[in-house]
Amino acid sequence: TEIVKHLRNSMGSDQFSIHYQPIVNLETGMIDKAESLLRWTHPELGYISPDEFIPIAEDIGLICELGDWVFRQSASQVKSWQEKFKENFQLSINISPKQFQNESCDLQEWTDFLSQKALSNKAVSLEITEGVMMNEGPMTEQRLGMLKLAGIEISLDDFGTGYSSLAYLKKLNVDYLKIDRTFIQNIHINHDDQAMCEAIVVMAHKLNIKVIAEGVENEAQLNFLKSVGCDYAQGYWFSKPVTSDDFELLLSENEAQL
Ligand code: G
Ligand code: G
Ligand code: MN
Ligand code: NA
Repeated sequence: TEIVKHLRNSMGSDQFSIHYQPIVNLETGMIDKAESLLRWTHPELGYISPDEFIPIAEDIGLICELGDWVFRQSASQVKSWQEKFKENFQLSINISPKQFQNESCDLQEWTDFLSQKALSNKAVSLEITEGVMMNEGPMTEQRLGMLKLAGIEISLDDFGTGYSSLAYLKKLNVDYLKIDRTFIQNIHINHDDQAMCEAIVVMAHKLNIKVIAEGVENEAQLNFLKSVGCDYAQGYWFSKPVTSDDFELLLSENEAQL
């Protein structure tokens, strides 16, 4: 298709950028983290969603290159924000299951890059989906082990939407669990969603896992999440994903509130 051709030709160009969405600590109200979200704007095709081009990049063998770029860009960015704002600031990076499982994608380069930059432990968290857990095998375990050893944290993204096995949570030593926004949508009005969310928080905490609620869009949702002890929240209520410059403004304002 059109996109396939353009994607190949656009690799390495400035058509790609990363937007950042704040992740707020519900105890302190501080922006402790952000999620890196890849953006592609093509001069002819216009804006194309990662939902559309990531699967294509996976199919045509470009996902390693794209994923490497997002990682390096994010690691450089987090370094700068740690120096300028807070030393524990963390960026959360989405990693495609295909990239995770493809042995020719070299994840060792990532940990090398972190040490080159003298980045502290936990500067980066990788968001993996249940798809990665599903294909559990020596590769998955070995790679997760290697990343954890390098001080990289692991977030289980879109929790609740896939074929989650609770056993993986403990076995694969996940640090954060991100409750999918479909469970958050009606949390201020729907008792079943409330019960599920509260149970997830209790379970996660017993396993020493922190919980991030995604897709928080109003104050009622936020208040419920606070009431059940959810650790972090992310969503349009705080901010949509924004450019690096705009994100710095958010960090400055957030700091000034103290
Ligand atoms: O930001 P937005 O809602 O458009 O993202 C749509 C989807 O694309 C989300 O599922 C998100 O996880 C995914 N996505 C965004 N950026 C990246 C990226 O850098 N790598 C991968 N693998 N997925 C991404
Ligand atoms: O699959 P993943 O969780 O990585 O997807 C992140 C996507 O969710 C991003 O594309 C982002 O734009 C989108 N998103 C972030 N906050 C909200 C929100 O409050 N509401 C909705 N509908 N989407 C959101
Ligand atoms: Mn994500
Ligand atoms: Na999600």
